[in-house]
Amino acid sequence: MNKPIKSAGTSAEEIIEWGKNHDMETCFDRAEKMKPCPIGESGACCKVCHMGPCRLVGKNAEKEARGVCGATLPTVAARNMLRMIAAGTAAHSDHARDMAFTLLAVANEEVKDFKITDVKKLYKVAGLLNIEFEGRPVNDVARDVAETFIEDFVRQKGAINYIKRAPKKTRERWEKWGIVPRGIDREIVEAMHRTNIGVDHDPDHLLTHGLKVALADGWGGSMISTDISDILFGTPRPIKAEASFGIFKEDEVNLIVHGHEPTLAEVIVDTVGEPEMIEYAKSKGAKGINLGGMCCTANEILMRHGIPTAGGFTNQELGIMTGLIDVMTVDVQCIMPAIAELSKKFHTKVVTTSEKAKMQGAIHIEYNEHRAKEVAKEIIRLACDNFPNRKTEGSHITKKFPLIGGFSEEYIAYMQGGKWRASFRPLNDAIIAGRIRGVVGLAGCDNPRVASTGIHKYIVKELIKNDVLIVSTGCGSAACGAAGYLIPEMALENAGPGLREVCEAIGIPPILHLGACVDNSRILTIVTAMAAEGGLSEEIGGMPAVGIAPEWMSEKAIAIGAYFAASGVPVIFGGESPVGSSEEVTKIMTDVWLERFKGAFHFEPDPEKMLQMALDYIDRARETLKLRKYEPGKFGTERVLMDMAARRELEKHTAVPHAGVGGINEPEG
Ligand code: XCC
Repeated sequence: MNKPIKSAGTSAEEIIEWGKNHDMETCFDRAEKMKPCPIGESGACCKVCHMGPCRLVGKNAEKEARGVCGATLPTVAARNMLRMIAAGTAAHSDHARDMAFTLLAVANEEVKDFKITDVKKLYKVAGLLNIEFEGRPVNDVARDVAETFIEDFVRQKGAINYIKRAPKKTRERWEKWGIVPRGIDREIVEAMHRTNIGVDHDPDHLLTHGLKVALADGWGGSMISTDISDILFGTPRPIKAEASFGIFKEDEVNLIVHGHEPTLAEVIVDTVGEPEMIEYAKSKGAKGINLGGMCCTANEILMRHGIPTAGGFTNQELGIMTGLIDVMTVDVQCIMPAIAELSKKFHTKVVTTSEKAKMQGAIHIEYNEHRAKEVAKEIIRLACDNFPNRKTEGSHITKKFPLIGGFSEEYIAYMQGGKWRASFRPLNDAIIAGRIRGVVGLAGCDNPRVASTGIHKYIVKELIKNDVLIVSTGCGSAACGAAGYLIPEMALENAGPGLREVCEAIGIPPILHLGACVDNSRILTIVTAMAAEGGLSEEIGGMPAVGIAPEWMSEKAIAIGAYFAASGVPVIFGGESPVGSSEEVTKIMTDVWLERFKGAFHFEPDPEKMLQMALDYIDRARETLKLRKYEPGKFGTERVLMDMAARRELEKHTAVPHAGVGGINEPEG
């Protein structure tokens, strides 16, 4: 087999190379063999009915091509885009629904393995939802919060609750263009209806609904999920962890949790260190049990417990190829079906746990919140039982990197002013003074179609060199972590002079790991807080802020890109555009959305152009806001103030210079 190396991670490359010599097939090989169909890739294929599939191609296809029903290319491309947004929103939001039902079960004392960990966050959320909380039993407040969130899914009229969290001016734009989502499920259902054969044919009208659906994700499903996870498991604060394949241990049971939902993973975290489990592992010849994560389940438990991550999406097969994973347990989303087949070449057992997601060749141990601990123990025991079967096959790669994760909106405010004066003032001042040129949200997947994780690394290095602060989520964070970029030293060595000064003053890395894909909602609340702080834009639109997903592949990423665009953030995605076949659709998603919402959705395969486009957007926003022109090393007089008490608090609990590592006062909920 001719196996090209397609990952930019050194350890990943070594494992791919090992696989090449052992006749293993991975997503990198399949991506090489399976070239994308250029018609489908650019959004010109319509298969919503069985008169087709119709291919809208040819000379002047934009104007002249027609499907059997007469659909034009812009209609087809817009429909395809809307369906992607709806699918991505459904994924995040169904995850959120499960979280809401878990919270309800906790409030009703129906489950014993979960509790409300962060009461302050519960009260903050209750306040946002206009739910009375003072003097009431915690469970009563939690029940009202859960039920209010559940209503957000099924509401038929009105608006989802968290819309009111957005800046007033941003909301006014949404109202003007009719994109305030009513209920999460309703908007998704309507998207599927509108894209049926013979319903909505106007590209702009279809795409406008796309933004409405996307807002139901960003300010609905994703935000609900983030907040409930914080309530149940704690609002993240900086914590040390490690990344890459070297997190696996040769002499311990290696159990990997992969997927997205934090619930079962949290119970596994709680259970794995129990003496009964350790004894069981020892009885099988292991020194202990080593828990690690992958993709966004990893991000969830890394952010709250410092559990190490083996990396992002393209690392899942490579992890199995180390030969060191005893059990890989998966729930939903971004699980490659290939892992079940691949695991047969090793001793690794793949365990599916969600009632929604099964895989041939995997063991199914179904999780539900009523028997969480029991399921966790069963999985841990299975991993221990499998330890003695570990063979010598495998690449046995051992490189790993330290990282700091755990930056929530609450913590970022706390670190800029302490418990009593938490704010975003220092960050806004640093932007106004030109120390920080702007902010980039780095999100999205890693993708075997490109030098996987390599574009993330290129973009972040260049951005921080240009004094751009980065907030990262999902596999973008994993890519940075596995490259050793999520440490404060990254700022010292690579950041421009202004950003370096800020990072040193506050004690943070230049890339702040905010969590999982659903935690892109934290970026929305951070930019909202920046708008409320004053001195920059009064709305999200117009901020010197850009979203980048250089290696996206999932429909969820498309939903994220669309809700950022609707919220006022210009977004740049890598790779070829999935609507690139239609000029009209491309124009609507860029120029028209920029005019209406101050956000835009671009696709740009060239990483250098992606970078330049991001810097141009940031500089134009600075100019419009009449901020001083960005010049490296030349700042205004505004100072970056750090509350000294907060700083001392941080340093007291710091294992890595200037980085807070837990143990601090709970950030103000
Ligand atoms: Fe999946 Fe969240 Fe993409 Fe990673 S980043 S490949 S969606 S795991 Ni969200």
